[in-house]
Amino acid sequence: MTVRLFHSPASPFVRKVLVVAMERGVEDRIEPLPSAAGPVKRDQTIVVHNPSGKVPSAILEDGTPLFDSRVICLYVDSLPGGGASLYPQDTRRFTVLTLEALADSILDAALLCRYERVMRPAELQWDDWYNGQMEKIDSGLNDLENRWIDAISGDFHAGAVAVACALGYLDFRFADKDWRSGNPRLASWFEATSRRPSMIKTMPAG
Ligand SMILES: N[C@@H](CCC(=O)N[C@@H](CS)C(=O)NCC(=O)O)C(=O)O
Repeated sequence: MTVRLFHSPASPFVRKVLVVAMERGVEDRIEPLPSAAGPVKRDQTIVVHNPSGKVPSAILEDGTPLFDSRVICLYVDSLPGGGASLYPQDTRRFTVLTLEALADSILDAALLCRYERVMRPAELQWDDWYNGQMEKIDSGLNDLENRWIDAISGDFHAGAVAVACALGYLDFRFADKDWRSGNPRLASWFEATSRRPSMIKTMPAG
């Protein structure tokens, strides 16, 4: 069964799906579809399947739409593959899902900052709003450093994948942001994690 995936090489949410697929050994089941998602002008080819027009959105062989990234990651993980599942079935399952939600919340705030600076006309930009989103990112990073570091330091589960993709996006789009000096354990975890083939093959571009 092939999963058609509306794709963007710069999207950290798409990257989550691709990393899960590679770690699970099912990347050959993903067929990337070009897309032009944007918050102001939605890509109508995506909207047909997902009214938000966001990527990632997926279509199964029978036409069933799947979104968002958390649902698609779970689906991809459920395909029969060579690697172990990235979602534990024991009590750690909800830790992994919460970690994924935390990483996604960092990404949501980062995307909003990016759109604010790149898409919104300069005269309409609102610094307090931007700074409020940046504070969400900083609090999330701080929580990862101080509360969750042990939970991401073992298996490369779906929560750890999401954290790695969030940190990769900060480096990609906010290269001047020094998140490492206040979060040394997270920085060293990310340095090691970035050497995984799945992370190297999915480095963002664009
Ligand atoms: N909650 C969604 C977020 C996806 C998302 O924000 N994707 C961005 C690209 S990285 C997008 O499509 N933006 C266009 C828009 O906001 O309409 C998920 O986890 O898939």
